[in-house]
Amino acid sequence: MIFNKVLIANRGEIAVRVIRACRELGIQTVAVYSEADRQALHVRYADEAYLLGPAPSRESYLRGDRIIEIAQKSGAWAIHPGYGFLAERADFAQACLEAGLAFIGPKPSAISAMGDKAVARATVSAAGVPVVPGTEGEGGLRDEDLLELGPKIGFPLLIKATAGGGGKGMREVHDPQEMPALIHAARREAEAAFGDGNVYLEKLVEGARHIEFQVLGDLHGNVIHLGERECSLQRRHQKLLEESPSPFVGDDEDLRQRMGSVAVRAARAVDYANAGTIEFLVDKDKNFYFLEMNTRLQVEHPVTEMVTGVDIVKEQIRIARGRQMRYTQEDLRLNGWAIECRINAEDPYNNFLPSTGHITHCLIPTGPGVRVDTGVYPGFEISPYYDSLISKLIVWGETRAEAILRMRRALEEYKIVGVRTNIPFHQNLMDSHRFMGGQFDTRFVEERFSMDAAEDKDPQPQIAAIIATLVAHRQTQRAAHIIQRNERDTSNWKWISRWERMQR
Ligand code: MV4
Repeated sequence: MIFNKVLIANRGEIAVRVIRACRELGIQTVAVYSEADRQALHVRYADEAYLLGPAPSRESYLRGDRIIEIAQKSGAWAIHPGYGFLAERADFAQACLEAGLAFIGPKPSAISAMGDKAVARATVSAAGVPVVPGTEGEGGLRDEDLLELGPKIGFPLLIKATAGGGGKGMREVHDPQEMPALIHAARREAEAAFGDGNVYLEKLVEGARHIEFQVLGDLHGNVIHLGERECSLQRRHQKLLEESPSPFVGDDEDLRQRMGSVAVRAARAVDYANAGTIEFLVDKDKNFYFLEMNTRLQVEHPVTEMVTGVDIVKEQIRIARGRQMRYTQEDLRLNGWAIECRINAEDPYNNFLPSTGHITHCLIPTGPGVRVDTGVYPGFEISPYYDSLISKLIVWGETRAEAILRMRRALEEYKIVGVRTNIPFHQNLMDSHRFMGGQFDTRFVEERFSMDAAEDKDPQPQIAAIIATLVAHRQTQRAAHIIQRNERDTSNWKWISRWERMQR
């Protein structure tokens, strides 16, 4: 088999990311693009590029048949699906294999088992993985079954779509009386979104955090985890910021080790190979429950790369080639701290309304510990056809405090002219006491965070501690040359002087 050409069935920053990994491995790259993406960066970076069709995804990036045809014609050995689009379509992965192409991802059977949330729950639970108490078995529950099981599980509970993901077809039930209407609403929403109205029940875990583990498996039965990512900062099921390690797990190595081995166990339950992510809900008392598995490379994979030193995309390709992974669990250490801000073309001052238009200017932050994965450049047009992710700004620091200070600095350097972006949102977030103290759950952005006023200012001990760390860090960095400070730079000092006053 010739391994020297890969087709990337995606666009934007992730297509660029995969092309970069191929380049480093000496692999030729084939891009595909829609009519809206003629000028896109991934098209420019690839060795060859082929037009798929009109802008709408259904007519371009979701045309699995055309993509397979192009892969065969161009002599590609494999297809990398990136995330979104065809990445978690078992039928597409199967069609690749039948066309004699490698699919850089897991087996179709693992994609389908994890794609149905009720099947996933039953499968990992049978393997000894903790799941939230709820309905058992592989679904197919009728309304009568659900109404009978509800009170046994107890309220409040959640109705979830088996085909779910992204919170669609999900309903909270606080009062048994509401069950029939909410089952109906959840089924209707799931039917509309996924063409599958099946639902199941779980006890509602309140005030939980969303912590996920990166896993990697090869075709020789080795499965390892690469530590966790904290993903609780999201809005309407869209993640906005991710970090690794999780400040909630922190230096609790025992918790990390237990969650990590459960993640590996969940992956093994479906004979998993390639890169995947096990999502957990973690409650205040550090009880953790399997939520779902994402059978793809994720948007936030770079924070894991920064703290482990593993190039996950290169590892994916190596695994698809049938090689052993380069790492064993014992080889891996989490070094320092990484934070990723998703930079979206949306207006944080106007309910995060998507913003479109030509990018006229771009100044991208660089320097120590800064990585920017982007799919745009000056002259590129942000169209309404795809998601609003412009780029990912990732920083690394020796400590969480250094990472936060670095993120502040990088956000201030970042200039994008032509569309509105959520950079001001991230700047406000960096100033939030709760963010600094690592005291947030999945409701934080929607319920407690506002763009105009910083939230409560109680000097809680953990917050004081992190500000103290920020101060200590800043003091060690006080170099001989004081350069002129701009506004944002001054704001670091503002926090520090506030803390210093608090100490008097
Ligand atoms: C939950 C939960 C609380 N309890 N399940 C949201 C999307 C879907 N993937 C699962 N989700 C949740 N499931 C139980 N039993 C809370 C959420 C949830 C959530 C989970 C992860 C990240 C953000 C979230 C935001 C709201 C609700």
